[in-house]
Amino acid sequence: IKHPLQNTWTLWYYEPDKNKSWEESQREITSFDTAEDFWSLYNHIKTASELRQGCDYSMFKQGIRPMWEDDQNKCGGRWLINLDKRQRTTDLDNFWLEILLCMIGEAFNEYSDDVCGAVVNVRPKGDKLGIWTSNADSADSVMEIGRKLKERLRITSKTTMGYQVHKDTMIKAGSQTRNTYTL
Ligand code: M7G
Repeated sequence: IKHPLQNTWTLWYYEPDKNKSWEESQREITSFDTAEDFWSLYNHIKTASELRQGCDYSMFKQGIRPMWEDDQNKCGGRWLINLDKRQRTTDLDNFWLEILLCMIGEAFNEYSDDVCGAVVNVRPKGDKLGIWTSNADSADSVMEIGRKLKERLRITSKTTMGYQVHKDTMIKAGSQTRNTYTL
């Protein structure tokens, strides 16, 4: 038998389309709930660095849509890792895979339930990785998830991580969103 995961996860793909809204451009690809099915999926799709610029992958727990508006996200936020352009070749795919493995392996101990999912944005200005949690007011949970992520990704001091509340991001389109927590 295959190795069951604690949760069922759904992969989403976003590709910009001028004729569609942002929400309509989010496509649900597939869901899986075993380690083997995760690897078949991962090995079958393009890596993040191979996606066209402007595209995203999101992986969320089944039933949570990869958007601020979802009930599980609306009071939450994300740990955001901003990569510089050169890191697309050196770090992007490694970091994204490590984030996925942390999530499906429930690496955040007692706080794993607060994790909603993760997003990778492939962008000309620099790629971004975000891990989304459900409650921005739970400082203990947010900080522990951030610390664990930093440790597992071996993020050094040259890359900073900030936690941004979705309610702030939502109203700040175009400009910088403030960090509520930093690591
Ligand atoms: P982005 O793709 O997160 O970053 O947001 P980018 O600026 O580096 O491309 C781009 C735009 O997509 C936002 O300004 C919103 O218009 C839209 N957008 C992004 N997210 C995560 C959401 C969301 O959760 N809900 C809605 N309604 N729009 C979003």
